[in-house]
Amino acid sequence: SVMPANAAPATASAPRIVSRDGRHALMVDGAPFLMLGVQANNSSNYPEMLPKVWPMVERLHANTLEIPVAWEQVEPVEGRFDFTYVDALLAGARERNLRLVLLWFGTWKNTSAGYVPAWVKTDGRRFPRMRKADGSAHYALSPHSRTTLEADKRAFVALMRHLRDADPDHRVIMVQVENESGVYGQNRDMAPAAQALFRGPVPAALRKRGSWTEAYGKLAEAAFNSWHVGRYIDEIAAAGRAVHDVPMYTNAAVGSPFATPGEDGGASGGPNWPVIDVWKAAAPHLDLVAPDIYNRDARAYAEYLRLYDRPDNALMVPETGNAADYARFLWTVLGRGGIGFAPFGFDDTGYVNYPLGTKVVDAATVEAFAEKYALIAPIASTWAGLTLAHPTWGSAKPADGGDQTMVMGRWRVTTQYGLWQFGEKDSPWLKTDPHPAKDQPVGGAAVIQLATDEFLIAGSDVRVRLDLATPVKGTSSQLLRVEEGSYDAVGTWRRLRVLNGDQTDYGLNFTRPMLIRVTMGTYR
Ligand code: N0T
Repeated sequence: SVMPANAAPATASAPRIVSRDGRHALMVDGAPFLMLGVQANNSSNYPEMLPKVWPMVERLHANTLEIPVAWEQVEPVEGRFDFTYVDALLAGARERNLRLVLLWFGTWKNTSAGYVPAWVKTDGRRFPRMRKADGSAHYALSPHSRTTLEADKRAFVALMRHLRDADPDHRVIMVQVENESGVYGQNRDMAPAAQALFRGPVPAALRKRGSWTEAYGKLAEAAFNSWHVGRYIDEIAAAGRAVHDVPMYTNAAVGSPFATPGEDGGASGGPNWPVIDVWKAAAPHLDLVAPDIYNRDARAYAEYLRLYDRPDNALMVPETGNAADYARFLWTVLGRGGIGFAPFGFDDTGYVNYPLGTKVVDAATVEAFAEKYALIAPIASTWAGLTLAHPTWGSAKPADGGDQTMVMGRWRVTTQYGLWQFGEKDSPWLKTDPHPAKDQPVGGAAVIQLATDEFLIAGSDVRVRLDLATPVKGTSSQLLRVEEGSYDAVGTWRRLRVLNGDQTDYGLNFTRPMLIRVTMGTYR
């Protein structure tokens, strides 16, 4: 729309997530929205820091800023609320026509109580910590405390009430309730009351029989803590949505996706991959649970996406490493129909979380993400609408640089990496003059099957090939037409040129981020 960014239409419909045939879209102002996000550093949540935050959002061509709102900052004194920071955020977002995802740092921040107000931190009688087996205090707050839950909920509801009044134009499109909840060091609260609960039966909502141990085996303690943390966060989310209903989710500190469930190393009780089912039952007021992915292995990355992309759980990656090699995973997330993606820790405050992300926020690192966002940002809504309606697939260069394939209808789509644009994989000159990107962790593609024989492909540093999935003797596949282009504001395809000759003779080569539309056919 051409409405000035700061005019708040009273009619703006609330953001929500829609699901169709196992696919999902985030709707903003009534239209599909693809979140090309960036998350600010943990302590950038003060008005004085925002001038060091906004420029990076714009350099990245992101359309959404994820940024914390801390319980300690909005309720420094019990019962007295201060939302001046939230107002500064809303004003800045409006001015730049950006959206916000607010991260509620309350009872759990990376499982710890770091962001609760001092009056909570210091009152262990009202706000009990978990107990260790020997009865001493563990660092994390207990999810079994009604008093702590009520206090966190009251502050969260005050935030949502403030948004209801201060955000009629829905700058805030989602709210993350808590951050990487659960506990490290032990799997659950060992206090006597919690012990009694653990010995009791599994709640009927989990559709299992017997005790936690009988129902979940090795995963019993993590499942138990997940249920109680999940119910706790669900109650906070439900109360918040009752005053201002926007999509809500919570994020997971995930363990290894290939390890034995319960021995994978993720935070116990958070929405880690082995307990997604427990969380779905415990927290119906959350639209989704989401993985924070700090694993640069393409195979592991794809596995996380597979685990969290479910008919009952829209895929979103609210945090991923901001090192350049993570940028290619945007293609995998888009190719899984993800509703959002955000590298963590991009701003100009000078902090870097290496080795999780980049060592230095330099121009090349920013560009690795920015060049891809710049391609997709203008068509983000169209893209999100298409992935809601059509089959998709994504690929990112694996560690061994090998081919990846997916069958889509009667076509097999193949991605290849580290090749010159001229010639095949076995071309002799590759031996003496390998492509400079051959051993670089760059490259990927996202594919949407628009119709039986028609594909929309976005990608970079990749070659894409399309062949008949099941070869028929005497029948060969051929490109009927390849168009480079983009969609305009109303979703009409605008061709820049037709690619042919050298540009298509050796597959479809994406040297820079590019969008193409391919029509396939056969001859005999
Ligand atoms: C993340 C971020 C921030 C491979 C770390 C990641 C953010 C939180 N935690 O910079 O603190 O607020 O959600 C935890 C990663 C665990 C280690 C993975 C090893």
